[in-house]
Amino acid sequence: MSGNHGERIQAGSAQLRFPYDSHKRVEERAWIEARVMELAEYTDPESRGYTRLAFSKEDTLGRKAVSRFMKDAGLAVRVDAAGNIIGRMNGRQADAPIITTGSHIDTVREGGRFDGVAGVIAAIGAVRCLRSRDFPTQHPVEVVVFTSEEPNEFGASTVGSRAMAGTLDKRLLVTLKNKEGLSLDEAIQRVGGSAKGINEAARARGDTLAYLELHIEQGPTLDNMGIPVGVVNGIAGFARGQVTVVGSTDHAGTTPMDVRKDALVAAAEAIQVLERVGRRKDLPNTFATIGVVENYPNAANVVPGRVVMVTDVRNTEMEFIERAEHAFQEELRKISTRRGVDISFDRSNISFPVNMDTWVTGLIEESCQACGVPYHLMTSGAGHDASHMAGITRAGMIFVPSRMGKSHCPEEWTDFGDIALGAEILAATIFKIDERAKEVGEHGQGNC
Ligand code: HGY
Ligand code: MN
Ligand code: MN
Repeated sequence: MSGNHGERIQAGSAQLRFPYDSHKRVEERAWIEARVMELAEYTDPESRGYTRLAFSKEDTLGRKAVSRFMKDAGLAVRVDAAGNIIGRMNGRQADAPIITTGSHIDTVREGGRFDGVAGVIAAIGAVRCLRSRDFPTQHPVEVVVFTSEEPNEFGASTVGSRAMAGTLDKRLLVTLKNKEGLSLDEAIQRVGGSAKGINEAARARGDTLAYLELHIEQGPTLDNMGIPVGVVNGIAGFARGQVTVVGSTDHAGTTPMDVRKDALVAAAEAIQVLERVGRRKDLPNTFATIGVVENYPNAANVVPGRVVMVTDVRNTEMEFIERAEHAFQEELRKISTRRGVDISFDRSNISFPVNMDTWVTGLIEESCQACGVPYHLMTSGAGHDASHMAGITRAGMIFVPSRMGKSHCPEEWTDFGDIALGAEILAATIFKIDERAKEVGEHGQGNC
């Protein structure tokens, strides 16, 4: 997979096929801002920042609001068996494969307003654009809000897009439970899905002509370069693993320091070791994080007896992810021997690195050139629903800048003008995909 070696490309000489006029662009920016800000109101009041966890009360309110936005934009709305919300605009050819675009509206805990939301609102905005400019498409266009993209309280992520790609392990729906004992199956039913019929959410290859996702970059590259659009050529993979450290629970005031088996101190060493693995020169572009630490019994006067942690290791090359995990496990064995604690490591979740489709990526680039928008070719370090959709169709992504690269935090910000511009590129690309489907052997003759 290619690295982050994009270049700035200025407006080409191609004719302007699909620009808004400046009046329309200002109007669309205001429309987008109002919807993003409305969704930001559906946040857990007990949490700092913006918290709309999948399947929560706030998520349900957000889902209702997006369904309304879709209906207002003239889309026919339904919910599939995975709880994905799908808004459809029919094409002129009823049986033509679908052009799908979307993202997610669930957030991490104490996250921001734009991750996922920007892509969903831009997708509806793109449909508004296609309709208002009276560019009927041959192919149906579907806007999808994917269920539970972020890691949820059941320990799964990208639930909706895995289901649509047909790769969601059905058994997990029953076996994965949250702390209250609710199963993922029951949670999906609460948002209008039907876990029993989860296979019905799967799309066959050929059902979908292409998938496009606009997303905030979540890193600093575009903001630093002052370029408004990123054209993504690949998405890094990640592996999550659970580390369980079992020592000995003892009294903090009586247990001599030299006989303790303190699980938290061993876990602290493991955290440092993973950071060092992530920095190894022979594992370039590796990102290694422990973002979850559960300490038991978590009491001031008790030597910790058990710690559970979650690792997140990423790279655009699967080989490096695996080498990093092996190196980490070797170090865990040393810590275990030295400290007399048991340490287990189990990989819980994997998302493979993927390349974006070169035809779709080329059309995004052409759209940027036609609209006079500078862009940068780049890889995505963050995971997306597009990774899974790439398994069943031609997938492409459009990035818009994140101020100071901040994301997964309340400070996350993207200018609404940049989202509106991205929505315009999205609309232009949908139009090009529709018009030029025959280049990839799909039906849908185009109208030009
Ligand atoms: O974790 C991720 O990369 C994404 O934000 N879901
Ligand atoms: Mn995220
Ligand atoms: Mn996201």
